Amino acid sequence: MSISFLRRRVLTAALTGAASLALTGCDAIGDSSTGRRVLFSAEKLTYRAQRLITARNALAREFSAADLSPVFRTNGTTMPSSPSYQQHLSEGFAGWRLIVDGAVESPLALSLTQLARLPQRTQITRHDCVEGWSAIGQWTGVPLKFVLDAARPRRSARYIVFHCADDFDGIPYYESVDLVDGYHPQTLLAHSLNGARLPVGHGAPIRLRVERQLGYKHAKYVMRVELVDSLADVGEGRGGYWEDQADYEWYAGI
Ligand SMILES: Nc1nc2c(c(=O)[nH]1)N[C@H]1C(S)=C(S)[C@@H](COP(=O)(O)O)O[C@H]1N2
Ligand SMILES: [Mo]
Repeated sequence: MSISFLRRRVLTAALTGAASLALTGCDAIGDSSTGRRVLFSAEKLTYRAQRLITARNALAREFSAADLSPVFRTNGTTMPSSPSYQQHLSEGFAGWRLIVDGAVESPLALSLTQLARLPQRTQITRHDCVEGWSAIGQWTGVPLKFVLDAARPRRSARYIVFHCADDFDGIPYYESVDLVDGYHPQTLLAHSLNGARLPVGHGAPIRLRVERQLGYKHAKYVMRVELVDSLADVGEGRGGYWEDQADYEWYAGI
């Protein structure tokens, strides 16, 4: 059972508990001191449920230029081998388009120029890989929120899937986040690292930054952003390459 699933269960229980306790409070025992105690604890439950929600929206720590790692190492794929990626690379990604589709009202095909016209954000954050290394880098890109706003997710959409250009023995790399992380202000489709265009090793032309989670969630070489109602039909159903292949947690919060 995943941590996020447990969290959702706790949250639902807290909210349901608060609602039914509050109802009892008004109905039957309105004025008694017991009633007030019950109401008070119901409030506490709601407050704690609220804290659980806001914790997911908190910002990851940001650093200053003095903290930048002299070398930001690469990991996983450093050069996708597919002919179509090689073609785009040789053309400087001039004909490349980011596909945004699935459960959206307005599917999009965005060039790098169009992405650059959307609002941009720069942030200096620490990347933590499960393999035991960290690096601090400065990322610039468009907050995913603006791309989502343009595509207009359907009400049924619950997850955002990032399809990548690379594969491991024919199995494509992919990752996914929920809408909380999708709309988080530090979640970027990044095109630059330390003030320069993303090197191929770091995911050119764009890679995801999802700063509240571990390194493997930060999909490089993102070709397509797909909104889905459920992760069941994506890959083997666990929401990401490493989640499917090696049982990594889908919610890799840090
Ligand atoms: N498409 C793709 N994205 C990926 C990977 C990968 O192999 N392919 N590796 C992940 C892992 S485990 C880490 S730690 C980071 C490494 O990013 P970097 O190469 O920019 O340091 O990318 C993540 N995103
Ligand atoms: Mo990693």
